[in-house]
Amino acid sequence: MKLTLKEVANKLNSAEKILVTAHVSPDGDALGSTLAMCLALRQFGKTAQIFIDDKLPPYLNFLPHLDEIKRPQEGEKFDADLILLLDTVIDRTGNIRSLTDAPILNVDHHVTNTGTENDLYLEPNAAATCEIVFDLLKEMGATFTKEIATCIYTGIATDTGFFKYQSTTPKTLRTAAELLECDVEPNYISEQVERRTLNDFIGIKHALQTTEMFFGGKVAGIVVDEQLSKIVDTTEGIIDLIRVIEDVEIAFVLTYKEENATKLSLRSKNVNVAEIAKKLGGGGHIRAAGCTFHTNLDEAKETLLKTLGEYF
Ligand SMILES: [Mn+2]
Repeated sequence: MKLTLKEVANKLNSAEKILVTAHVSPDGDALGSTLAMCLALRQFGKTAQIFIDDKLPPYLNFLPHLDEIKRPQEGEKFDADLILLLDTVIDRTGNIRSLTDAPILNVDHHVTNTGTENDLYLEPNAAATCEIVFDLLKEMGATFTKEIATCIYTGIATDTGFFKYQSTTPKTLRTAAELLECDVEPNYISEQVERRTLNDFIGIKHALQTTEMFFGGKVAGIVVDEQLSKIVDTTEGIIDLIRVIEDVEIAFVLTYKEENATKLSLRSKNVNVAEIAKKLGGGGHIRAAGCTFHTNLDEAKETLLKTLGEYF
């Protein structure tokens, strides 16, 4: 059922033990939104615990209270009366569902989220789930501490490429401005997010050398194979380095995850890549989307190029 923001606030107010979660391969918006909500719920005397079923990327380890995030263990249960699911659908959370049978309250900004099987607040015009979290916490009357504001700002800044993408609206910038009034330090956050270890930098250098052009230069792609994926902690941001190539309409990065799991990231200048990702079993936004292929890298690349061939 689709909810209003006020109804979301009411559901949270009447819950006592809340499990907060977001998608695997967590990014700034996933971690920023879960941390901000968890900290705010505790202000209201709630028991709130974040579970994310994945490793956390080192470039976000400056976020406050990150060390309190748990990863579900085999057979583990968590006593909750509500799951607050942020920035994704339940299918993209790994084994979170096995922790509890509690009902799901879903807050998201992904246009591809059609989840009607649970309570959903969806605002596809929001640049980030953190932008919605900001409104929700205002609705709930939470106190915007520097920690909460830092988490929210990080989610908005990372999901908009630091206010560069088309998803950036006047409201996005007004929200960011209000967060700066809560003592957020934008220079500190951008330095932390963009910081790379020398290892990652060298990995990115090697990955860039795999750049291939397709469809007469309209598509640029990078492949991060098993060997390369083992050297680097993150290839976050690498896709933006090839997206800027003149005449490139779509940029992609294929990353080795496991023997039969290959992650695809897509970025575009105009083409609706959410639609392409959806065809491939994933989802996302019009200009930033992705999916996971349950095949090896070569097969994933073949399937992707075949699908892209329908557009070029
Ligand atoms: Mn997001």
